[in-house]
Amino acid sequence: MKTSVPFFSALFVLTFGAGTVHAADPAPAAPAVAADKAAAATVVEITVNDSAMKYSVVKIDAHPGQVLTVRLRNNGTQPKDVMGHNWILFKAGVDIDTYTAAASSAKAEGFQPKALADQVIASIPLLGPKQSGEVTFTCPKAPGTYDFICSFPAHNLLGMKGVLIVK
Ligand SMILES: [Cu+2]
Repeated sequence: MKTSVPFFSALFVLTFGAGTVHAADPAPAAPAVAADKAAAATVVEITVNDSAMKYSVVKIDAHPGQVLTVRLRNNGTQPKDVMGHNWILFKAGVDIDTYTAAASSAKAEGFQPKALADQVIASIPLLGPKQSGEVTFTCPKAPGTYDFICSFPAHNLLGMKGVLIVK
């Protein structure tokens, strides 16, 4: 135990030594925490599984033009063609019902019809069991609410959807 004391003392000096000049600084660790939070805010981790027809994250807050990375992990075990999941973020004003109707017959395209790709801001391809995917994109500049869904047949209707709120 005693040998660790000098180590931590040295570490403390190394970490906070410069801060001692500013005696009025309230909390030396605060900037590091804030930086961590800022970094974490640009990555959104979402999980899905076989049973709950729901994304683990259903609401994403962002600023206009913010760059976001969305990571989707399928923790399920059922085969991709039985219980695959994707993630599709739509432009404003897109009719989701029309899109999902077209998607349901676009199995060869991972239920993301290329003919309607101009309605999509960003997407993650269909994932099988234990697979992960991610996409990095720039949020719209226009404040508003943007829908995202899983376009595997019926999943959106069962509740696998959410919103990106840009404000
Ligand atoms: Cu799904």
